[in-house]
Amino acid sequence: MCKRKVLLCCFVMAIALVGYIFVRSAIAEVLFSDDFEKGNNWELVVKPQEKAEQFLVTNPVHGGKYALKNHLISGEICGFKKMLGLEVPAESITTLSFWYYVPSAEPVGNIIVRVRDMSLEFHDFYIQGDKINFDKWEFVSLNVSKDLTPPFVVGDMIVGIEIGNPNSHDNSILIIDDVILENKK
Ligand SMILES: [Ca+2]
Repeated sequence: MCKRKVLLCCFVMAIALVGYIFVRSAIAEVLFSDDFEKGNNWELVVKPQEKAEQFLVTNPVHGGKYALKNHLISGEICGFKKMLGLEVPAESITTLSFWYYVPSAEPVGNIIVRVRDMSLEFHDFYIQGDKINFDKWEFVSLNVSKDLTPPFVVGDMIVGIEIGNPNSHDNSILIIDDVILENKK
């Protein structure tokens, strides 16, 4: 009898866990994602007088076979840019997350995350250079209505995102992978 109760309890817990995972995945609405496994269609942000290159790499990657790398050959500003074809409502639950990697041999200065609204104004978040851990993948998750400056107003539209390394130096390198913009309900 006791054994049957234990089995029943385990069964109920398993059903509850499967149900939770199913509901959780069903209510998280992915608005945009890119793991760079199908190529790169991001733009390179760089001043005209500066030199930089952007390309897929196979090492290091966070997931799959590819990640996207920016190499600032000379200058101070370099970034990844993605204009979203679909205007995305910035609900209070809209989250932008991604993984980044900075090699210690060629560190960036700060990292800036910029989200552009319908007025083409930027909403920014800085990762200070002294907070960056080198030679390892780091995760960033930002609620666009709470973590950006100025914060997105609920109901505004997200038309583009940028991830860059301002105030950097020659030979700076920044690699990103698994970028996701989603509504977490
Ligand atoms: Ca990848």
